[in-house]
Amino acid sequence: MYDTQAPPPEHALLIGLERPGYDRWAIEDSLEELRELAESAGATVLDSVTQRRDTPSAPTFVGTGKAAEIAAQCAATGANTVIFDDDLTPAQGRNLMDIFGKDVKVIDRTELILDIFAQRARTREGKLQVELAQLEYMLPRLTGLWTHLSRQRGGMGCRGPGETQLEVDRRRVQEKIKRLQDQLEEVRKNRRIERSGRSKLHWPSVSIIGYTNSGKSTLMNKLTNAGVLAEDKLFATLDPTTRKFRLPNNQNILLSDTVGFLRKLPHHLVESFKATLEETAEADLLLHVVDVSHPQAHEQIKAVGVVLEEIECVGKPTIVALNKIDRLGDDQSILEKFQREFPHSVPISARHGTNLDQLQDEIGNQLRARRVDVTLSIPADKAPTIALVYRSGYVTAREHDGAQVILRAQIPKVLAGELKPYVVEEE
Ligand SMILES: Nc1nc2c(ncn2[C@@H]2O[C@H](COP(=O)(O)OP(=O)(O)OP(=O)(O)O)[C@@H](O)[C@H]2O)c(=O)[nH]1
Ligand SMILES: [Mg+2]
Repeated sequence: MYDTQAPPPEHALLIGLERPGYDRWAIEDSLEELRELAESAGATVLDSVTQRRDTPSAPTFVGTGKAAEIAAQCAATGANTVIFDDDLTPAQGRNLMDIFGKDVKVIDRTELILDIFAQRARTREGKLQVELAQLEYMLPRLTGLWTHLSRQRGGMGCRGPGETQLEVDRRRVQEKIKRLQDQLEEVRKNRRIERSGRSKLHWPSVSIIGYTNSGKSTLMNKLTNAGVLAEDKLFATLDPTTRKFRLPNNQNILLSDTVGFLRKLPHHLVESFKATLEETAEADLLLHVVDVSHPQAHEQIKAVGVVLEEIECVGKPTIVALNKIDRLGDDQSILEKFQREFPHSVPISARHGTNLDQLQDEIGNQLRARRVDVTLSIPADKAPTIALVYRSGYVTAREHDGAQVILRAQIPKVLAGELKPYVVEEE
């Protein structure tokens, strides 16, 4: 059925600044990423417009002449949305709305990303986090909106009622923010309980991280058949998925796939997704998936580093998976360069399953120090303890000696410590 309430389809113009020496991303690549983001959000991109200047213009981001040109281009092409590759200040947003008119929506990079996240969030925690980030982003702009309205209505004399309404609205939003924070705290408490249940097993946790669209979910699915949505879309994954997984060397691990990173990831979003990202921060090992076929692969690696710093997660043991090697063709020089740069990296194709054995071996190597071979002698009536050894480790032999059960097993070092009274031999 045709829904007359549906908003009109978004036909967008993209606007970027070319700032010499500001950023190593070429403007074309930056706008290409913005185009992918816009299309991931469901918009049709008509054209992109760039302006070369050292700093954004304080009132209108681009120069006023350029802004007028963009307005004319909207009218000529039927564009109803203008998307800026950087964040706009509340004042810039307001002024640009004045110039473009009420039929044209002005969106900045943060709003676009928040919109995609809002579309993708599935779990309660995900939805709460996105809503919180959206409200926090809106709060200072709410002020702007009201000042704007009172100015339109004649300025000084009208400020009174506008301010009052503004205060009411601000308070409402702040209360909503507080409520969301409380609800999130509740969800997180439950999650911490879940996690501490898992950690009793002492299985090392490995987090798959990387730039968005690098192939994290594809790798997760290839390894564990997790059935995670993998798509040629930015931010296909939002909510974390964790699976138990046994490496070929019989080491059990918990493997997690989570939200991708992005350059200029909005600060509010990182803040409100901290809990999701905590999963990453608490991992024993990071598996950093890099799309080596991407022209900006190096810059993407750097952007991942920036987010890792923001979530206080630097210096963790990391394996770099150089993904999508099937797209490199015959020229191996790119790959060799990456391999020189990252000594413990493993070239793979997650899509074709190439070299995944080697990747799993490398994961096993990195985690080896966490395991020991032991012989345990446990009273047969201590069934829960025996079960724990089976669940947490890998039992290679079992014998009975009177009322004792003798187990030979590879178990986590921490568990060997806890089972000290039963350990009769340790290698
Ligand atoms: N050619 C090729 N494509 C791949 C490979 N791995 C993943 N892809 C494709 O890359 C796209 C993104 O893959 P995903 O697994 O969804 O990427 P992701 O890192 O989980 O992305 P987000 O969840 O959006 O952050 C999909 O179209 C995959 O099919 C690979 O090894 N080779
Ligand atoms: Mg994914």
